[in-house]
Amino acid sequence: PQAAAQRATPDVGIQLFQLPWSSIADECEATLGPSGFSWVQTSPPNESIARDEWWASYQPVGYDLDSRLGTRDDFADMVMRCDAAGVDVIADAVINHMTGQDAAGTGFAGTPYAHYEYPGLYGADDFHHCGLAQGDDIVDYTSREQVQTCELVNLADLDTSSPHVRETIVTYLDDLLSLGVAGFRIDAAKHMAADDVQAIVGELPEGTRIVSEVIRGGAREPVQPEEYTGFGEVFEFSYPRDLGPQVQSAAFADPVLEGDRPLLVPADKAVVFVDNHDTERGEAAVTYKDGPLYVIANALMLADDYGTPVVFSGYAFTDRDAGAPADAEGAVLPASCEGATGPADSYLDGERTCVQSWTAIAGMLEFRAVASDAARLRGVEAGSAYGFEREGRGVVAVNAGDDDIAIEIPTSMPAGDYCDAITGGRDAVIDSGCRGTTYTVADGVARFSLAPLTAAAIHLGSQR
Ligand code: LM2
Ligand code: CA
Repeated sequence: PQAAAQRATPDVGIQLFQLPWSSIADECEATLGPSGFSWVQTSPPNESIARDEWWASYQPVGYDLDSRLGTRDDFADMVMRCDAAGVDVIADAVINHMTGQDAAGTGFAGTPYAHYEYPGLYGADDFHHCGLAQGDDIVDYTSREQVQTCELVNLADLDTSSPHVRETIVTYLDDLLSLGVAGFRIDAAKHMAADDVQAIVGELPEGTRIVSEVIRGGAREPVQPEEYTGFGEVFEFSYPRDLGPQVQSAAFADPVLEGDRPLLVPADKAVVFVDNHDTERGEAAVTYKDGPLYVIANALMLADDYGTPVVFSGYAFTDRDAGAPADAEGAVLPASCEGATGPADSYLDGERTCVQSWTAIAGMLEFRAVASDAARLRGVEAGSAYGFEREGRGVVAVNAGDDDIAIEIPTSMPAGDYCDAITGGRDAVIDSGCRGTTYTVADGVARFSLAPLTAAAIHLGSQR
């Protein structure tokens, strides 16, 4: 009989990159809510330059909610529908800078602008001009001043110490909050003094969720993520930099399990990820392109005990600049993930990866709901295989190598047959047995025979 498994509502996010608001609303109802994602991170919702590349979203022209991803009404409707489905919306807030194009132009919604001139919002005095010999761009990341008051790739750098700039940004963020968003990803937070970010978010209502993007540089870099933990969470880039290469090389090493992990921000301040829209085009060791290895990396992250995980879901690309498929006006096309159950062997450019719909991801969210309150115990290695127990409540195991491997993981889970959450998903147990693979716990050991590039996960709620 199935153990009466206590469930919690774990904090798990999903980044739906460059997905229109109407499609995110559909996803909230069809998949995100039912699977137990607690929040969705959107792409920036404000007006930006009119270009087809995805990164047009990171060049704001103004703060009207009118973008390639939908209108203000679309955005408001999405927030309501997601909220009704139990999913918070975290909006990507691009507040360090405005556009980077040298030529004047017209934004996606028709607003005219020039570099350093945004009618009704900002004029020349509202920007930093650091005036290096080479120009206004950051050249030296070991200089705090350059990182925070010079320009990131020519993007007009807002003087976030100025009262007018701060008020203008707060008005924008308050507007999004009035539509019901739960909080913000603070884009390029590293490029704003922590005091500036704190002053801005300090004006927002209590309880507003703030997740700062502060890409951890080397020890030589003066600006560190720890400076931004006093007023919210931060994305911890050390996590994917540790996990990704382990999965890629099929050589696993336990993290230090006691307390907060060294060199990382405290667990309650950390948002962790396998990849995001920048790293999948850059440093990430494992992305959707790695199919089964990507499932393995996500499974290990979702089984782990450090930080709040955010799963990434975007679209296939060969050209790093290519935007999501759009209509003739540049509006990104709605996309559905119906029928997506796992990574495809190959993708056409622009095809959505639909990671939120994968059976394994849904299964791991259920694993986390059942097991995340339990201690994460020391891992077991068997060649290219690795696994660990969440004490008494769940066991995960992966094989990132090219050979079949049998791995045995000691566990205090009750003896019996368990249905695999990776192949069986959220409702892994069915009347006739298991939707996916069956594994057995006996004599205090969970045994898994794993084919190359596969994962397995059992938990108290998946006992047959
Ligand atoms: C971020 N976080 O700190 C975003 O996550 C990242 O995606 C953004 O870069 C960046 N910071 C600025 O918000 C992207 C993209 C860049 C792109 C910028 C601005 O990775 O390639 O830069 O957005 O759209 C592009 C061109 C670049 C050009 C710049 C300004 O690639 O060559 O610089 O526009 O015109 C002259
Ligand atoms: Ca700045």
